[in-house]
Amino acid sequence: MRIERITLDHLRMPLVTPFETSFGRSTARECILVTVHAEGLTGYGECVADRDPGYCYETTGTAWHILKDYLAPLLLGHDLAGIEDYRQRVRSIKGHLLAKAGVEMALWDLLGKQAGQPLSRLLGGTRPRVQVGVSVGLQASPAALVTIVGQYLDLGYARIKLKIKPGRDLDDVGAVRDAFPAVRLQVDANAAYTPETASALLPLDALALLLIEQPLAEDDLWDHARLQEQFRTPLCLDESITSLRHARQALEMRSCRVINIKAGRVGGLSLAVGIHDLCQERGMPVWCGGMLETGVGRASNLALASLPNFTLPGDISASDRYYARDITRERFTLDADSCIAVPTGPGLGVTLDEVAVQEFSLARTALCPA
Ligand code: OSB
Ligand code: MG
Repeated sequence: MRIERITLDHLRMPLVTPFETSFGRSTARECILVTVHAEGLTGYGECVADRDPGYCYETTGTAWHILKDYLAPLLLGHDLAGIEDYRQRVRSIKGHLLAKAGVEMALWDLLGKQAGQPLSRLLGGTRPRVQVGVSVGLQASPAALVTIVGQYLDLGYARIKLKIKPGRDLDDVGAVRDAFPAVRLQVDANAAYTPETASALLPLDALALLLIEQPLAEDDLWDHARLQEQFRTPLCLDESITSLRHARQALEMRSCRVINIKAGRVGGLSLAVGIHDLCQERGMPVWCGGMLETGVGRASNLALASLPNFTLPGDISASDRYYARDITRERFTLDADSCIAVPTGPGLGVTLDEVAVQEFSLARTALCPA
């Protein structure tokens, strides 16, 4: 497959409601849309780096640089044999996993379109619909949080994730548990605690949570293992798992009992499948995390979550939970049983609303072979 042209769009999409986590509050989501042209076909990928380095070190700025100055030149004008060929070519670039994953997604979309197969089938997906939940940001008060959670339950979400941080944990989570005793509930700290402050989380063990996500620093598998020993509730790692090796080490060290898989964070869909397979082999459940994706990244997440070991509901909510207007013509909606259908069209199975892309684009560049 000869790569003829790559277009980058730095997008800024207004969120329907502000999203606040332990690392900050945002009213809009930024990302980079990667469009790859090859042999008359067009593939789309979403690089999920945001404006600020709050979740990880990559930003739209660093990703733009790596995409334009390193990844695109490795591909433009070359005949690519497939995804493995792509991965070999980019091995010389350290890190920058979100940037690499954005290009890989576009290549998968192209391969699917070339083969006339949906991404889900290419990845080894086995289910037509996936169970999903909603990730709820920090709110002004426990009462406000209970109200918002009630609204999402009314919409049909059967699993709720609450963002927490030091000082905003037990009161918030306890209020939601009291109001909704039977709801499937989990929490996410985005690495906001230290081994010293994590004792504040111990009372959460009595609240029948599905899991506690990423309480400690991203580079700290060891202290997560020590913390897991103090909980009946499974710990789940997100930020800490950026490679197959880290997944294996977390399994062997017992740093967690569940893994959140995000294709962006691990450097691409093929690595995400690799981690899925390892976890399946070793009996560890996984679920698909989210990065407030546009319709492009959401389609990719749905395909990934259709693999058999994604046994817990994903952070893949309906389009209207995020954006009043999206860049895909397709909008994803919640079924009566808290599921979303996996796209069935070739590749990602989405088409772009070019007018919306232009409207949200802060910058565009078209790259051609030198
Ligand atoms: O930690 O899972 C996270 C959003 C941005 C960055 C990190 C995270 C999140 C979410 C939202 O929790 C998940 C979603 O896309 O709905
Ligand atoms: Mg998380």
